[in-house]
Amino acid sequence: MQNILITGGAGFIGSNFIKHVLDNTNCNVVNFDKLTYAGNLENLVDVEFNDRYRFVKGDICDKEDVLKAVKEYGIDTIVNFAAESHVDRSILGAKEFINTNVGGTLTLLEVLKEQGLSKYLQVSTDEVYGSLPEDRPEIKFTEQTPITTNSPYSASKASADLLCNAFRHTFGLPILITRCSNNYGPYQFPEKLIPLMIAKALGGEELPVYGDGKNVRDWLYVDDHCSAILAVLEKSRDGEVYNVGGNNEWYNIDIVKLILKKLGRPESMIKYVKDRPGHDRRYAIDSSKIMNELGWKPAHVFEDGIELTINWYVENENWWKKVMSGEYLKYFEQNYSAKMH
Ligand code: NAD
Ligand code: TDX
Repeated sequence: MQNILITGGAGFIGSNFIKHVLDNTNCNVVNFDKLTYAGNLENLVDVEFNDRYRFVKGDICDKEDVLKAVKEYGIDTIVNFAAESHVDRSILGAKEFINTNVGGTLTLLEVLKEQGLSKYLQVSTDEVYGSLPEDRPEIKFTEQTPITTNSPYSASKASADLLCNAFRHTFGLPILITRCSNNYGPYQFPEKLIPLMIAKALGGEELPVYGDGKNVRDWLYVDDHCSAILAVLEKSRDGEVYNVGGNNEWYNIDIVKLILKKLGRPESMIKYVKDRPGHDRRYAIDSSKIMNELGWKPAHVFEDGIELTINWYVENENWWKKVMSGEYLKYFEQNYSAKMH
């Protein structure tokens, strides 16, 4: 692994991963990103002049774009983060989710096959396993849990995983899949729970909690997801699937109350709103395979990770205020106006 094409590298996890790779390996990195509403080159100002980093604006659905970058930079490895990633947006309209998450993945797999690249890693999600019962805490998602998708987003991610399996099985290609739980940390777009609640609390606005607030998510600090992906790239056998999680389950409402407490704001700012349609009740990941086989473990406990994250948003108000304008305001109106009344 020498020259890596990182797709979706201008997004939340992709930009954190690029910095992680530059800091922890000698690899060259090409960030291949379409720069949708979620892609932001400001996430990468620290590395923009690094000799081992290049940015290419391109769409993973466009094979010519991808081939050009692969040939020009002698790419041997692709890590695919590029996706439409927000469940609520997939409920408002699924087309772009199918185009990018399924069609784009197919394009990358074709390039992998035709160019004979040495490795491909698909960044997938725990949402492909569906929802767990909240009264059975001993049950978690393992790599053997059947794929069961409940949102257009998870259906599109699962479809991509199935294509990866098919290309590996049929053509013997070197394909890996990781399935991670909810990430949090710096540079997360403020449409997702934790940064949205921090921004609302700092802005003195109501914090919209869906349904009864008792849905459960398993939270992992973003740099721990990055170290897991790097461990899989460097150490695993071809064809493996690895779950990645924080063993850190929280009710949404408890996270929201914690954020308010840390920011010194009152719980009266919480507003329970109409639930997300088809809302998955509980996610929890069993990470024992990656821990036992590859020796990976998270470096951050939640108490430290959430502190780092809140402080980052407090110190980087310009970053989130800028992205919460324009297109964002239209989305916010569309998603929340019907829920708030
Ligand atoms: P994000 O929405 O912050 O970033 C997505 C990036 O992909 C953006 O930079 C965007 O410009 C780019 N992109 C979108 N369509 C593209 C296209 N057609 N061609 C090229 N680039 C395109 O997403 P994220 O939260 O960083 O998630 C990254 C990946 O990790 C996704 O595949 C997501 O499914 C997966 N994942 C996310 C989480 C999480 O908690 N955020 C958890 C598990 C897995
Ligand atoms: O305003 C909100 N109010 C609220 O109660 C928002 C945006 C969310 N929620 C709830 C819904 C979920 O139960 O918080 C929980 C987390 O929501 P999101 O941040 O939207 O994440 P989730 O739907 O769990 O999906 C995330 O984890 C898996 C990522 O967005 C996906 O990209 C990833 O694959």
